[in-house]
Amino acid sequence: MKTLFTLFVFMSFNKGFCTETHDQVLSITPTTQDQVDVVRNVSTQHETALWQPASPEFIRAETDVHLFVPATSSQVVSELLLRHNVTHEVLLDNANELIEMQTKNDSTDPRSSSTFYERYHSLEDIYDWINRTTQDNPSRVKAVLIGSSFEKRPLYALKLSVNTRSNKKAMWIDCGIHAREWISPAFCLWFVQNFLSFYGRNQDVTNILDNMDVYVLPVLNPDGYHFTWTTNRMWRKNRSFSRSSSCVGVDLNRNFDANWCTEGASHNPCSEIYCGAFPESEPETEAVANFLRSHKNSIQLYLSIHSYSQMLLFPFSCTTEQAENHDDLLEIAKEAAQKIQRHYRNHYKYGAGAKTIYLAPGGSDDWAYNLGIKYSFTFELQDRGRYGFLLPPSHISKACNEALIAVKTIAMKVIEKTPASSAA
Ligand code: 0X9
Ligand code: ZN
Repeated sequence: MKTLFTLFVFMSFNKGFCTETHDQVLSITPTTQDQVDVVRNVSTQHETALWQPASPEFIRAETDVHLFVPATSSQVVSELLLRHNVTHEVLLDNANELIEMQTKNDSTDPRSSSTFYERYHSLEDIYDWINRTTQDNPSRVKAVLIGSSFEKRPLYALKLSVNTRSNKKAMWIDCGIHAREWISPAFCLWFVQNFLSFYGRNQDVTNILDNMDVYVLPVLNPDGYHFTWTTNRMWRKNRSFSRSSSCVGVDLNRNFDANWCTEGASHNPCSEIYCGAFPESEPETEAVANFLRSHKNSIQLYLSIHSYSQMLLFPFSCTTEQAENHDDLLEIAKEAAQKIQRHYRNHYKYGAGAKTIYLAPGGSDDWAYNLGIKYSFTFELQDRGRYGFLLPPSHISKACNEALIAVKTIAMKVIEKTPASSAA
């Protein structure tokens, strides 16, 4: 099926030259404060999408900026950068082709096909997958309706449970808080498929499921995700709006009640890191928070899956203070990163969020931690910027397998460290 994202070759005629331009991603390195201001202006005044960092406030001298520049802005952006001598290079010259590649063959193969999990899927297909997964595994998987989105789409979490021991521990994984991070929902699907097929065959999977119920929310932000498939591939936030602004969307990872909207988030509805009108103002945030509140006695491990930059982060991101069990979290993250390094030869940074990337209050991991879930992590999956959000489908299996080994390592550690549940 021909997707909405067709290759778009833009012929611009300027000063007598004919320039062929595609959508591009630039890597830009400002070296002075003046250049930082130029890059900030370029990203706010022209039609572009900032990939890294998430918002212009975080642009710093000597730190690489990844900027998506649609064909229509390419000429003016490169002229501005050249005029101010800002070092930049083309990271991706074929963004349109990569988008095309990511959306191809979405629903052609049946779910049973082995390549199903090696492709990205539209929201409709993911709902269909949820249905079929519960139907095919009635004794092990239930869909739990935890709420609905701003546009009234259902939020289904899958509960994987192989026994009904009393006082059973549980873990939670959510994917797709940020709409454009497509590898994240792909991971949730991969995870569920892997755990269902390897229970009884793989020691760690068996041990984890024998000891824990696993809740998986494949798409926390369905409205945003749908929007990235239909209208704007670079969308990050949800799709809520109010009469007070013409800008749409709240950054759901700034909307939780953890030092809400302090430094690192914005009150401006047009910002990519808009924190919303008040904590849990968004139905998606409220649904997750309500579910975690009502299951806080059983849930011992919280995981939130994002991309990109290859990091295993833990609290806090909302303050530079150290978490009370910092050393424990550091040791666990280190072990998970080492496993990835050893098995997949891929490097993941690890550490407390505020110290490892930036101050970012209102995040789900910090909120879950403050609720009492003392093992709380955010993963930033592949890659480190080569393809960014446009990671080709051929990379899904490696990206998911390395994240899976990290999840298994962490879950095993948590089972080992938390008090044994009383046997049924
Ligand atoms: O800024 C974020 O929300 C995450 N990075 S992303 O590039 N995927 O947007 C990092 C989240 C770290 N945790 C918290 N900020 N609580
Ligand atoms: Zn994210």
